[in-house]
Amino acid sequence: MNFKIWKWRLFVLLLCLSFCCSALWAEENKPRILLLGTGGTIVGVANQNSPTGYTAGQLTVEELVRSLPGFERLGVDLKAEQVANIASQDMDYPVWKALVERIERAAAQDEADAFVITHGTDTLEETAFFLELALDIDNPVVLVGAMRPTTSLSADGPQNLWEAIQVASSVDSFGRGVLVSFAGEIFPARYATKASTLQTGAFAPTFGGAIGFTDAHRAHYYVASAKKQRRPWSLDWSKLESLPKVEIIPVYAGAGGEALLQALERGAQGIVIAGVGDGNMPASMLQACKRAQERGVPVVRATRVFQGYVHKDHEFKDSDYGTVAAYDLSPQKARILLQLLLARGVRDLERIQAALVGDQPGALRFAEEE
Ligand code: DAS
Repeated sequence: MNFKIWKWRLFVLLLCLSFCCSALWAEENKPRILLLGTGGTIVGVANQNSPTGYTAGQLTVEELVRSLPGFERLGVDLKAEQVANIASQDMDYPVWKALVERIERAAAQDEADAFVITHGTDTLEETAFFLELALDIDNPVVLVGAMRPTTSLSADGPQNLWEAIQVASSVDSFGRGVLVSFAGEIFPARYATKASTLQTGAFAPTFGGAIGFTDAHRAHYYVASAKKQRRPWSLDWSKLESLPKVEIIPVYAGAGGEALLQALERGAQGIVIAGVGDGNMPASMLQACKRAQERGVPVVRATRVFQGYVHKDHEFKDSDYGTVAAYDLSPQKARILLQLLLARGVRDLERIQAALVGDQPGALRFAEEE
């Protein structure tokens, strides 16, 4: 009889020990998240402009985290830092530079397993794509914002931040490039775009659909980890105080070539046409394209149309006017890629076209040649 009692006592002791060890292991192995704040509505506060008026970039990201009820249930080891605190219509390269240098340093020193960036929604897609091109790491980098300020009746920021942390701490998020987590959906940086000025589900992809979603517990993906959308053009950011000037020229019924010519006069080193349809422009702009070609200023044809490709030499004969096609990149993202190419001294139209086409071997070969 004694033997049986001792056997059970030993079993219960071993069970408690294993439970303590696993709790210790979990504590020691919590995903380490570096949260970088840049401002936006997610830390916005109501103002007196109107009943729904607010000012973006008012709270710190630490204050935002402290406002998350039951935050410790996320099971992560979180460190928060303020990189900037701006409305993202004021976003520009100096903040991008600070973000990429901080993330590269943290990844090199193994400070964090993943990164979450809180950001205004207006240019969130541009920062996401810049980091997609600039970073050469597999750690998850997840951008998140909000459509309602912290003081609204039902702020969406806390839930969006909670979900973004889940996405970042998910092992399935590794190797997917930069991601945008918004209103329960997960989008790749290449296609995430702000599609509504009002809805809390403000983001939509310009191609395909969301690649995943978050529920109360974790991130789920519909698709296996896609190969890196773009070979990164890692640069020595310490030597790059600004990006080359690339201007976006809108096309609309009755548009002329003046805006493009003025951009050239202002010293634009690259031009992106936000064309109509398949990246089309009126005959009145063609001479201005010729002028750009004579000056060696690359012109990329993108489209104002929300979804779809701009094909090379499809309705418009690129080779006649020294232009290249943006393919699946929106005007604002084609601009960022062109800026990075020009920053690396790439001005050859064939290489620019290969890079815009995306993950074709040509792009990789060109990137490796440099
Ligand atoms: N002005 C917007 C911005 O900061 C507010 C927001 O939606 O975050 O991008």
